Amino acid sequence: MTRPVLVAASFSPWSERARFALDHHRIDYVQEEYMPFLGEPLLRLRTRVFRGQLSVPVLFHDGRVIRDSVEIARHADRVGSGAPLFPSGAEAEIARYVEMATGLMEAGRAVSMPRMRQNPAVGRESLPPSLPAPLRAVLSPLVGMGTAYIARKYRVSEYPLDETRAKIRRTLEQLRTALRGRGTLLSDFTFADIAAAVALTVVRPVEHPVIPLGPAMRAAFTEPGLADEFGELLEWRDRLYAERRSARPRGNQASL
Ligand SMILES: N[C@@H](CCC(=O)N[C@@H](CS)C(=O)NCC(=O)O)C(=O)O
Repeated sequence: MTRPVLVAASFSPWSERARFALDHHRIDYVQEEYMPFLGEPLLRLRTRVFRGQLSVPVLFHDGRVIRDSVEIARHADRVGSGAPLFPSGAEAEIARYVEMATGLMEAGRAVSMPRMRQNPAVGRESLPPSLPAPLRAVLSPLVGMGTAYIARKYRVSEYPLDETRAKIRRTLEQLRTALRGRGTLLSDFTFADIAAAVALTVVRPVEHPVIPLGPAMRAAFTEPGLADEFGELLEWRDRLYAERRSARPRGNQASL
């Protein structure tokens, strides 16, 4: 097997759920950091997708181009060596939790984006840590353009904030009921747990070496009222990360 290349954004929960699955399967891949807006023309060339929406994560492997975090996790199940994340017979249940988690992340993007745009420190922090200092200085002012671009691309202004927060709360209540104090959503650890745990970033990001968010970015993602109200869900997520999320060293390089 050739070494897969994952183009991903270090701040993005969609990228993190793909990385979690690849690491679970102990797949040795190279990660290239993607910068919104600036990185899109090159990514379009590499994927040969010249129309329509293009987002990250994208996995390049053995001639395949996989443009979706859930599909990347399924690919990891096929080529990796860990226990299956999509065990047969559990597909429908996992799909239901993935849909719930994706809705949570979309709603979270809508409520966190205005906070990101208000705080200039977010821009500085969201540059890839691996970028050399001179390049950071040049690119710093362009990050705000990237944030504005994401806000337009995902129509963030069309989400009414109060309604969106209420939707987040309802989903968290469903998740709490589904977990019923257990360690995993289904009888075994599956991609449903990864999707739910990662989606809780939009309530408060986990503290873990694989999540290199700075303080401004962490504050932008955090919903203080919901973090207090759903503390036990965050504790579940923190335990899951401590027990299941490997932080193996790997090739990591900056890319536009
Ligand atoms: N279906 C995709 C959706 C990924 C997605 O929404 N990615 C956003 C996360 S903010 C992204 O790439 N944003 C940067 C951009 O669009 O330039 C998946 O699950 O991989």
